[in-house]
This record gives sequence, structure tokens and C-alpha cells, in this order.
Amino acid sequence: MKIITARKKPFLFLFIGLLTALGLYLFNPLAQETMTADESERFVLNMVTGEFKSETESGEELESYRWDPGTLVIPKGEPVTLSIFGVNGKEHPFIIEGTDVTGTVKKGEETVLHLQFNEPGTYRLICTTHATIENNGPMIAYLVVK
Ligand SMILES: [Cu+2]
Repeated sequence: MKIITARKKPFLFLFIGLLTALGLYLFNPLAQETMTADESERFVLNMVTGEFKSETESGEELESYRWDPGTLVIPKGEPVTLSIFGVNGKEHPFIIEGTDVTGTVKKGEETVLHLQFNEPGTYRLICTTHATIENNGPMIAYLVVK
């Protein structure tokens, strides 16, 4: 009897130990904390939409919408968050050249993009409404991935 008891107990402890480990693995808030930390450790880039306005000597109005800042440096292969807040201009539909990324930034609203660039290079963020000088642009920002 003594021998059987001695043999059974280690298995019982092992079983309880495994259950405890599984429980901790599944329900330990630290595991979620890590996930939360990963999300918060994403590199966040912030932009706003701006506007330059002036008048020529003859009274002609000049206007240019802008992404501000106009150049962003983005680490290659890393998940990043790009937040764009609409300040000037009613709305700015945009594309990121060379990618499938499209969207719209509206006045008073934040547009959040989760991006990852795996190829180095300079990508142009272009507002399709204000892409050229003639259309109150050029509203183009340069996303430099390296
Ligand atoms: Cu625009």
C-alpha cells in the first residue's frame, strides 16, 4: 500500500501542476497584458490635414491643401499605425501609391490605418481630390520606408 501511495502522489501532483499551468496559460491576465503591450508598442505616426492660403497682389486667392507632416519615415517590416486627423478641408479621399491602401479623411474625424511595408522605398500618399496645384494641391506626402 505504501508503495502504491508513493507512486500515485507524484502523478496527482503532476496532474494538478499541469492543470494549474494550463489554467494560468489560458486565464493569466499577464498573457493578455503581453498582447496589449504588443498593440501599444506599435509605432504610431500622426498626421493632420492642413491648408495654406494667401492672396496675390492682384487679389487672386491661392490655396493648397497639405498632409502635415509631408514626410514620414517608416521602419520596414514593422506593423505601424498611421493616424490622420482631418482639420482643413471637408474630405480627402486618398491612395497610397504602389499599394492597395485607400481611404478618406474627413474634417473633425480621425482615420486610423494599420500598415506594414515590407519593401523599402518612397511611397506617395496622394489625395485624389487635391493631387495637383490646379486642384488646390499638391496634397502629397512621402512615406519613406527603410
Ligand atoms: Cu485633399
